[in-house]
Amino acid sequence: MTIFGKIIRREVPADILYQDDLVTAFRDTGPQAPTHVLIVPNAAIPTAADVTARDEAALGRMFTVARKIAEQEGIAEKGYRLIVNCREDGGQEVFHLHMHLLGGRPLGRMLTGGPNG
Ligand code: DGP
Repeated sequence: MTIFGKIIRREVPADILYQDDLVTAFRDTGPQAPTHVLIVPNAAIPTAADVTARDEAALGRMFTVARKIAEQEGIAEKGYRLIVNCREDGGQEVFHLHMHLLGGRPLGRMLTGGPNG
């Protein structure tokens, strides 16, 4: 099990903002913006490359929860960014699928590097 699996089961501490039967949302411990929240399916899906039709309810819930948390955080009006990193080239570090919700400052262009990084 990954660290996110343990957070979902409340076996390790985290600043959990929301949890239901399908998803859990908690603050990232290394925030890269004033708001940096991770929204994860409770099911242990390793990466975006592993999703199946059975996961569609949880994946949809991730977006509606992101919308609600963005409103609670006061960043909905100015805008925010949702990111899902996938595997090595995507920069994924924790192999439990997660959506980053980032906002609270202008985030600039989507990628900082050029085609060769
Ligand atoms: P990614 O590179 O997309 O796999 O992002 C992983 C994120 O997870 C990274 O922004 C830091 C965050 N993170 C790693 N370990 C922990 C942890 O133990 N608790 C919390 N809340 N966040 C973590």
